Amino acid sequence: MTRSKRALITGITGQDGAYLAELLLEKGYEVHGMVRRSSSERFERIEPLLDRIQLHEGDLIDQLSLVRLLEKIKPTEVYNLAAQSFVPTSFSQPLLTGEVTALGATRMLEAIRVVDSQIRFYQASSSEMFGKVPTEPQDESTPFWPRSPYGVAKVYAHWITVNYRESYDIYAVSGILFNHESPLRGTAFVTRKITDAVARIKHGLLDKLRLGNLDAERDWGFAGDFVEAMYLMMQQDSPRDYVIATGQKHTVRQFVELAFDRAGLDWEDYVELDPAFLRPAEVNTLCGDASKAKQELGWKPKVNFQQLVNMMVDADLHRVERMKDGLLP
Ligand code: NAP
Ligand code: F7E
Repeated sequence: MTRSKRALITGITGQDGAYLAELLLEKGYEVHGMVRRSSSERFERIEPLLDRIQLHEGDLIDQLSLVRLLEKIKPTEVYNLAAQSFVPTSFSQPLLTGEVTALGATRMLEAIRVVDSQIRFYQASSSEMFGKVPTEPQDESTPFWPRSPYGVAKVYAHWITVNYRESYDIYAVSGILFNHESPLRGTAFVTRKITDAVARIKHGLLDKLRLGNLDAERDWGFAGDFVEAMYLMMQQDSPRDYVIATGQKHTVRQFVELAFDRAGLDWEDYVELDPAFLRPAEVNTLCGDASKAKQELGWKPKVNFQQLVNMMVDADLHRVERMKDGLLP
């Protein structure tokens, strides 16, 4: 029997929400997004999609808003992408992070259990759960040792997803996604902070870029590739968790070098170290093994590291140029 395709995406205004909404529209889904109330609406990332998606007010902190949304929309799939997702903020606001990123997932699972346990559920788990890694590369069997309140919250959300699958037979899956970036990435995250600064420096709007730990290593992929894995995980006969990663790691310093180079600049003329960007506990290195996803889902990344850096630098150069010409706010 063909299921009618109706998706609810929490976190639709975020980086992944925008890419996933676009993908699901291409796949013929009716796409609904949950947005939290704000004094100024900021829908830049989903601007091109606004006439094809339906937005609804709701908040992961408010249980009843989730129940009402499921009753109203009757989704077949829920993608829980909403979170307090910035690691440094999780150190300054650990309780908020727990409420949203950890308990928020439980609230959505409870809403599904109460309203319709046939609704499929995707949880945005994270490589930050691995934290202080014992082995490399990390796969689905690697133990978790989170190093931030964000990582701890994601471990809770991960295990509650497993628990609802085992307890209530809900099709609930977790994608353990390694860092993924794009021109839509928030400017506080290191990749976009770098490419935005490169563009501003190139156009004479900025003198210096201040960064923290240049030796940190990450397995960086492209967000557009990673949302395809989310979709695939929700289409299987049985629910399973998957690591999604490129399998290649690079340092922050390497990202910096390539990004400045793309704009014809020497990074050493502009980058300064600033201890304000060091973390109380750091995740020094992450590198994933996505073999299970490759075998069972047929998923593999299409964009490599150099292409990702180029894509992000080019997009920011173009955007800052338009901003300078008064074509963008
Ligand atoms: P993002 O750009 O920071 O987006 C987060 C989204 O969550 C935004 O739409 C935000 O809404 C929403 N949100 C925050 N608090 C909320 C609340 N209380 N109720 C409802 N919505 C709320 O994150 P992303 O990079 O797209 O990541 C998507 C998910 O994947 C997150 O759960 C993240 O933790 C996880 N993840 C990301 C990566 C990565 O490398 N990008 C890797 C692994 C896992 P506003 O627009 O109103 O702020
Ligand atoms: O930091 C170092 C920093 O903030 C990456 C989130 O999407 O991915 C992301 O978490 C590395 C860290 O991402 C600066 O110390 C140096 O080692 O870009 P980030 P993250 O912490 O890896 C995971 C998978 C998620 O799930 C999260 O939601 O870069 N770094 N200097 C810096 N980082 C920042 N932000 N700013 C700096 O100036």
